[in-house]
Amino acid sequence: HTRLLTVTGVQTCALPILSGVLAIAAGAASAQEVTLKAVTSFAEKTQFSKNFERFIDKVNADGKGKVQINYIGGPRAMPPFEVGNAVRTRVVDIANVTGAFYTNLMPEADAFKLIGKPMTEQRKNGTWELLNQIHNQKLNSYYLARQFHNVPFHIYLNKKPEKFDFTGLKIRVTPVYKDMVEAFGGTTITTAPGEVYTALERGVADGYGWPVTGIFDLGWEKVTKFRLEPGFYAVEVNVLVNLDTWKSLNDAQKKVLADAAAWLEGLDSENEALIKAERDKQGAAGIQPITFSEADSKAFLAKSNDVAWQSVIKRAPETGAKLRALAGN
Ligand code: 173
Repeated sequence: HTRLLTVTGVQTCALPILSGVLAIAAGAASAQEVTLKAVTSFAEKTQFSKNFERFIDKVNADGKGKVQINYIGGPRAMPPFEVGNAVRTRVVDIANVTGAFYTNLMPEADAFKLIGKPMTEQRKNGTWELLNQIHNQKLNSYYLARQFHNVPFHIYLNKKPEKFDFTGLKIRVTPVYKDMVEAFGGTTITTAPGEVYTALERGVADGYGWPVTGIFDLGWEKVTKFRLEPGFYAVEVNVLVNLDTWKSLNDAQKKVLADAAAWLEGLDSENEALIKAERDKQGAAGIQPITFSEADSKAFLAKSNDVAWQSVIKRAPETGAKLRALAGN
C-alpha cells in the first residue's frame, strides 16, 4: 500500500514536470504553424481571384498545424499595380497577381502572355525554372503557380472597325495589349480593371482588352457592344511568395503550398467549359462577335505575337530570347 502511494506520489510529482515538457514541445509545434498574409490583384470573388480563393481554402484545410493563409483581399486593400512590389518588400507574403501588373520591376513578366504551354510541360522544359530565377532576382519572390494558360484575351469594342485596324479608337489596356493595339494604329490608355466601367460609360475609351471570361463580374456587358475575334495570347495569373518567406518555411510547410499549387494549376482543365459558357452568355447579353477573313485573322495573330516578343526582347535581350525559344512561337 505504501509503495503504491509512493508510486502515486511520484506520478503526481512527475506529471507537472512531464506536462511542462509537453507544453514546451506543443509550444514549439504551434510556433511552426505560420500564417501568411495574402492579397489578390483582382476584385474578390471575381473570375481571376476565384481559384486563388479555392487555393487558400485548400491550404487552410491541408495545412492545419503547419501553414495557414490570412486573406486580406483585393484592390480595396491594395491597388493592383502595387501588388508585385508588395510581395518584393514582404508587405505581403503571398499574392495572386498577373505579370502585366509588375512589368515595371520585371520586363520578362510581359512574356507570360506569349507562353501558352500547359504548366506540366513548362515545369519539365525549363520555362518554370527560368521564370522562377528571374522572379527570385527581380521580384525577391518564389514563382509558386501559374493559372489560365488556356484562356485567350480579346479586344472588346463599342465601335465597329472595317478591318484589323484600330486607327481613331481609344482602347483601355494594360501591358498585355499595349504593343499590339498600338501596332494596329490604336490609342491606348492604361488603367486597372476597377476603372474600366467608368472609362466605357463616359466614352473615355471605345474599347478594352480583357480575357474571354470575366466581363460580367463588374457589369461590363452593360457598356460593351462587340467582341473582336479571334482571341489572342494566353492569360496568366500567378501565385508569388516572398522569397524570404519561402526560405523561412520548413519542408512540410513548403509541401503543403507546392501540392496546393499543383492542384491549382490543374484547375485549368475547367477553363474550356467556362469559355464556352461565357461566350454563350455574352451572345445572350447582346455582345456581337466581329470577324474578318481567316487569312486576315492569321495575320493579326502573327503580328500580335511578333510585336509582343520584340517588345520583351528589346527590354530583356538575353532572357527574352531564351523565353521565346522555350515558348516555340
Ligand atoms: O486586362 C487586364 O487587366 C489584364 O492585363 C489581365 C491579365 C490577366 C487576367 C485578367 C486581366
